[in-house]
Amino acid sequence: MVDERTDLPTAASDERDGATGTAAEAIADEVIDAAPAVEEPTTETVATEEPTTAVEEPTTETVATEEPTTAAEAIADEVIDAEPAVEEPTTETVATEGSTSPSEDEPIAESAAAEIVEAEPAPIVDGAPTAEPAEPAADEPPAEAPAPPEPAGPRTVGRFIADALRAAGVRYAFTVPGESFLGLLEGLQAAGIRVVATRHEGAAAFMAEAHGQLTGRPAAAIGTRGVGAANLAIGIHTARQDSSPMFVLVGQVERKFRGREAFQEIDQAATIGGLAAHAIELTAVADVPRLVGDAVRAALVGRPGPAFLSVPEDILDEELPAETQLDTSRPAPIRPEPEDVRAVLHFLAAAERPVIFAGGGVLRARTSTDLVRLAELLRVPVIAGWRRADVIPNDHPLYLGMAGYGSPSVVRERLERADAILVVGCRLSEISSFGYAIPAAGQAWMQIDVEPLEDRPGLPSATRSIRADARAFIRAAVARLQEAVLDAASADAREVINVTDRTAWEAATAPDATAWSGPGVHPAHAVAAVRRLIPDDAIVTTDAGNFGLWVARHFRFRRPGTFLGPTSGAMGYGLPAAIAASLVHRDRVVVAFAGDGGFAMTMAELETAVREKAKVIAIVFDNERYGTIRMHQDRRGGGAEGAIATDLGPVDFAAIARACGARGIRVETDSAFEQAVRQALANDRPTVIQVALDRGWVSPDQPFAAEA
Ligand SMILES: Cc1ncc(C[n+]2csc(CCOP(=O)(O)OP(=O)(O)O)c2C)c(N)n1
Ligand SMILES: [Mg+2]
Repeated sequence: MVDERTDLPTAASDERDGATGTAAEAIADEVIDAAPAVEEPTTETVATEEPTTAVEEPTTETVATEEPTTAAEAIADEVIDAEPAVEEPTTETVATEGSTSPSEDEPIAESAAAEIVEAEPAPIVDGAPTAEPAEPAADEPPAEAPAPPEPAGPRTVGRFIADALRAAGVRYAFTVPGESFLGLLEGLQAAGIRVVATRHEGAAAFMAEAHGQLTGRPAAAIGTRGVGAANLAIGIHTARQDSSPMFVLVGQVERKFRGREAFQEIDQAATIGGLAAHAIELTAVADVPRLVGDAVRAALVGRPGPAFLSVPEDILDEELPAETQLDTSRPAPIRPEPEDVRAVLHFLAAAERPVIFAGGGVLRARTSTDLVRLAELLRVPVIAGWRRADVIPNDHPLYLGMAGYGSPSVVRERLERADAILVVGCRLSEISSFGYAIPAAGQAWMQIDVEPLEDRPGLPSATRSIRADARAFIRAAVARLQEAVLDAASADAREVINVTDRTAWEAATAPDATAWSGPGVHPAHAVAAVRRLIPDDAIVTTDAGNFGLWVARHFRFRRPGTFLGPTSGAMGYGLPAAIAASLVHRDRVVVAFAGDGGFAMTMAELETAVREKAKVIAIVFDNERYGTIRMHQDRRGGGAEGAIATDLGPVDFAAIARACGARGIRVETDSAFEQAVRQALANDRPTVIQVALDRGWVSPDQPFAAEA
């Protein structure tokens, strides 16, 4: 069980009415009768090269809502990253030997931008400037170079792997280098993959994970043998829990030494690799193309995740014949069945208190705009999974909050009272489901997922479990709905409930507006100030700890894809994730929220941020303790004696920032905090704002109480 928790509401509701009413039946019939609008799959496979270049047509142009709302229009430009390349299946395999595909050499930004000028103003590509690139700023690192051509002759295994990663979309590798994979580093550089040195492999893995979570495209984390592999573990686990695509490559001892407990030798695939979605050790050159292809599929197909390759040092410099082909073919995304679409629409339209429970799969499929349309057309509200609050704009009247830690009790109560829950792209984690309480036994629910949770122990069986790509499904549902005539009375009845529920959620999440004159900074005021001061497209990351409860409670995300958080609850994530986001989106503000405990775990990466010119703003809530754990200790009633290993000493984080070449400031009042944020936004380098947080603050559900 994750050790990062807070007050979780326990109230259960007995209001779980079944679907009733003749009006609902009327809608259902009309939905059933509507003409199917489901695209037929075309071919079996898609090529994996250049995942960012295929960009969908503008969504706003093609779908007219029944009652167009400004909210829907406002998020038309929400999809910041290029869409996944799933629409245009091309070839079965990708040859990586000899000549490259024409697109491989094209700057991605240009080819993508040409197609999406209207709908998506800022197609972002790793390291490349976005729309209207002006003169590169003087302090910008060199722009990402296009992939150099692959060698015409034989290639080393190191180069072959690098070319394969590049073909699978990798543009960044994060590493603490080791002598066990020098041939791989050379291959990566030759393949045009940017290799970033970090100060700890855990941070390297977090950066790669954050890159995958943010863009849907994998990055690589690389470490050396047993020691590097062990340090990478936290990020591998996090990528697994976040369903983030990622490659992990670990050098291994020479094959002839294997099994002798050689220097730093462990069975990497079986141990640390066991945390990944897929793990293999390369042992024979002849198997390399097949095994690398398998790793690419494991990272990207179905539920994405980390793929782990253990690479013996001596194999990297061996050569593969010139004609070696790489098979990275992937199955086409799963298209919805018209009968499933009909059933889901019927399910929602026939309910009185339905809710859509949306998770990271919606963000990964870049289908938030479509989800808003579906919600609007049916008048069904949306609740986000834990740490996926950015799944739709939080100012939308149909957004009813995020589940899990930091959520007010109204969120859980609304889920409990739902007479129909549609779970989309959400794995119903322990935290999102409030300890596996949602869905409850007997509660009607359906799921849409690339990998539905059919066999999970203890999970009440779903009314219907649909294996489909979230975007294809939601679009098909929207298209079909537009050809149906909705029953106004039933939809209006839902709308009345929605307004009440939204009002309750707004009241429960509004930050206290009273001026704070107590000690230190007021955490809710700090969160509100950041929201007020940073742009809507700024990216926010979070570490683990109770400070994050105020962020979860009060921060309003206005654009999908603007939040990065580990559903593994891993401390140390915030800063490395922010650095990765800043590398991807050079032009956007990136803010990391952290506690003093979590920040100290990876603060050495401040130097990485300075070196890489990642202008992140790190906000460190400093209560000089592992506050979350102390809260749990206090609840056990053990008093001062029960407070074991949770008090920490003072650290001058601002001075550490300055020592690394960043800016650093410590603030003790609300007004000084606000001024520091303004200054940080104007700064030309990373900034750490150390926030004095009195220990009287424990959680948003507990009023401030000065320590006795
Ligand atoms: C890597 C890791 N180790 C331990 C934990 C358990 N844990 C959860 S929150 C927490 C304390 C966090 O302290 P801090 O970052 O200062 O935040 P605070 O709770 O004080 O706001 C700990 C130790 C964890 N989630 N991750
Ligand atoms: Mg703390």
